Amino acid sequence: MGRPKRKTATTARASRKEYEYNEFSDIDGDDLHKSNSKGDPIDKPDNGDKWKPDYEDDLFEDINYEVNYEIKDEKEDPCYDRKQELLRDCKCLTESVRKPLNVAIIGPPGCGKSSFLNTVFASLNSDRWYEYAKCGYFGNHEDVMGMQITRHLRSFPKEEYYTQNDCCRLPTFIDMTGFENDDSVINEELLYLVFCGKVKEKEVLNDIVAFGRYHGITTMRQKYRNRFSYRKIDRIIIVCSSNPDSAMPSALLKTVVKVANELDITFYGVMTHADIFRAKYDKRVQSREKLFRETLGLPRNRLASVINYCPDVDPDRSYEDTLLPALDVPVLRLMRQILTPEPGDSTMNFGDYVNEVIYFIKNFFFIGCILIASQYFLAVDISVVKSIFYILIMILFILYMCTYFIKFNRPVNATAR
Ligand SMILES: Nc1nc2c(ncn2[C@@H]2O[C@H](COP(=O)(O)OP(=O)(O)OP(=O)(O)O)[C@@H](O)[C@H]2O)c(=O)[nH]1
Ligand SMILES: [Mg+2]
Repeated sequence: MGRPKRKTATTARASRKEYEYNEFSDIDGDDLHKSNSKGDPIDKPDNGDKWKPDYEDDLFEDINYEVNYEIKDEKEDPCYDRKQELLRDCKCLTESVRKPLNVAIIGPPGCGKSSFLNTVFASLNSDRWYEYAKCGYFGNHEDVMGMQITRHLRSFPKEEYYTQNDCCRLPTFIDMTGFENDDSVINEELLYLVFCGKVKEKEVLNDIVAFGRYHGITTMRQKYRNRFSYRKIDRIIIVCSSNPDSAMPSALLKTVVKVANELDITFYGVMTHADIFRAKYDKRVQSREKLFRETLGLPRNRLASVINYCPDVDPDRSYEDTLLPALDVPVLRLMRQILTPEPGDSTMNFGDYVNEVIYFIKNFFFIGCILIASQYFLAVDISVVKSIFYILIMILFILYMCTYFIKFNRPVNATAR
């Protein structure tokens, strides 16, 4: 069924354009390129006016600006075929990995982390946009009307965001909200602990920080580093807004880079709000992108400029009915880079095996408790309980061995290209 025609999207776009062209009307497109610096793809090389960005190697491309918010069927979008191609590549890359990657999303409060995650989820699916990660300003734990907001990691395994039924092992994404622009040793240690997987899902990050501040960094290290590793991070996506008026979170960026390098984790950069702040027309946006890239030391194939699905870009929220492949393509190009296997990815480490065993024991413990409880409260004969218990153990063991065999004995040969 066709969606009612939207009236306000054009108005919203018009006002955005007005901002772009009025606010920066002193900037002439050509002037931007004339100040060429060697090798910097933002600037125009000395080979004349025919210069075009290299779309194959440069993720920070300028394709987003042709987004047609009025389309009613994603197949109408000229980027539809490109999206399908990228989606196939991404899925192919994940099909034969031994375990899904853990991808952490970090950035200053309000930069668009949760919106970006929802955009990634929409891109990887083929139906419509959903708000899996809750958007809004929750990050700064003291600034939300003076309330103390509890900070914890929020993870999104494939089962939570992927609606299709196929065997690709898409990553688990971890929304790391509430990290301030802070390069203190305590913040650095917290990042280290999170990236090593020493912090549990529901654990309150404020408590770890409070512990470190009270007892000192040495005791904090002793307490948390000796822990068992729950979920080691394989890739990091550092998100930052393209808004040149917002402060560059340099202290946070440098700390993330330092810890990621120490742990040998590959990191990527994402600049949001590309619908409003366009490097093509605004020198300040260009400088911001350059500063972001230089602070992280990123090559251009690890940096993407994205427009997130959010009410700002389409006030009618038509993306609740259909996807916009023009928004998905830059995100999927980045995802294809991220999902490309690295040498350490496919191996199960000791922590993973221990996790498996714990999961196994937990199941037994749960069933055992139910059976023992039924013996006391329902006065069931003990021998019946015992036999049921043994049968269930056998069934669980067989099921477990089957899943283990299917899950971890596939050949590792995935490369889409
Ligand atoms: N115009 C525009 N707005 C965006 C974009 N991405 C996010 N926003 C808006 O920015 C605001 C904050 O986005 P969130 O995704 O909640 O930011 P966050 O980083 O998760 O925030 P915290 O969890 O509080 O740290 C929301 O109002 C979004 O609608 C974008 O690409 N373009
Ligand atoms: Mg958020």
